[in-house]
Amino acid sequence: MIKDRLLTVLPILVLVLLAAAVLEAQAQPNRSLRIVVRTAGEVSKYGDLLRVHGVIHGEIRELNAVVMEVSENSVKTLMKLPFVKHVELDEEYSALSEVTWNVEMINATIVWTTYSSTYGDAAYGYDDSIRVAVIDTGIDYSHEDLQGSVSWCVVSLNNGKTFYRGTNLKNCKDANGHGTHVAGIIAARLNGIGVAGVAPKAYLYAVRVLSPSGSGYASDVARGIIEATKGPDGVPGSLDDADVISMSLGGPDSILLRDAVAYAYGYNVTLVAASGNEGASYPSYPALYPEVIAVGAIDINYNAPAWSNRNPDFVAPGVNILSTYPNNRYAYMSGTSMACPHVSATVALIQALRLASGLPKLTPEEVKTVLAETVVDLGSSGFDDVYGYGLIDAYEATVSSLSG
Ligand SMILES: [Ca+2]
Ligand SMILES: [Ca+2]
Ligand SMILES: [Ca+2]
Repeated sequence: MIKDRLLTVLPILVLVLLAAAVLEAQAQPNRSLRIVVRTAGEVSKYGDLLRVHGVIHGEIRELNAVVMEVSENSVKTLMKLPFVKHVELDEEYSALSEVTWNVEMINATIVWTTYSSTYGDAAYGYDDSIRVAVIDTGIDYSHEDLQGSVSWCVVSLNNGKTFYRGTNLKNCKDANGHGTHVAGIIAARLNGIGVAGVAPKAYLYAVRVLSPSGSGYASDVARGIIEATKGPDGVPGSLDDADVISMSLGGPDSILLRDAVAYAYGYNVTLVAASGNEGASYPSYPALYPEVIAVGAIDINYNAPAWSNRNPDFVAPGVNILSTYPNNRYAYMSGTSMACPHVSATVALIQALRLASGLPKLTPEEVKTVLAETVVDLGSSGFDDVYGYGLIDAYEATVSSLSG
């Protein structure tokens, strides 16, 4: 849903600014502190002299450093000792992994590590004929973490008055940010910077049908679905067709939209959509169409927020998700819009691995069955109205998809 909560937009480097703080600034009476004492000479000579002031936890001889637990009051005394050069807090650091919690939560990383030795890049969602169409506000294809991920562009805005299909990706630039965030959740590159998508080597089609303000007409969404189904050669049922259509958007029922969905489904395109953020009892459209997989959101603690529409088919992470944002930025966003692409990318992993192992792609119906049979059941046992079948498990789903 386009009304997703944009929490913060920040360069990811800001997160690294967690350095050692000045000791005095932290001072509070009678606390026990974990500190690092640096000595002027070999640290082993001073062990006994230091032990008088607190507990020694360890040392790094090469750096003449001792890690100590001391009372607040001892710090100043320690600092005055003639052989003590420097004292600082032993601050806590957290891992700043390129792979964020949401990608771990659906076990995507286990897919990569399990299958890459046998199937190479297919374990990361790559196959020359596998494409995920992101029907949204466009994609910042020039983003440092989306380099080479977008291979084709469709634009349909204002009831098709603005229309384009082709490889000039500039036409699919994202003036909103939503589409770029969704794209990153699917396919941000595993390149040592920024974040990583669930299928970090997958190829995307950017299908821009929502305006810079994040809204669009049913007719434009319908046209986008049809163009994605046909692919660059303009012919449905050929190798360049989109294999997955990812729709982080929603609205009222529309016969036109439903017919477009049925058209894509008829060519074995798997359709995935956000369940919606209205706190409603049922997903919005297109998620509610039977041909479409409806995805609701959960947070890091496996709880479904009240705004995530009930009765989805599945849930996936959708609260405080860090992903790509235009102009080489990264942003935290929340919404079923963020949950949906986790499933779209999982389908890309399944299909790429099917092809790599010599099996035909699964039909959309088979995809849904495999996903449903391999979920992590949450809430009440079996299908329930909060979590649907449950939390998507990319690893179990690929294992099951490859077993026959
Ligand atoms: Ca990356
Ligand atoms: Ca085609
Ligand atoms: Ca359940």
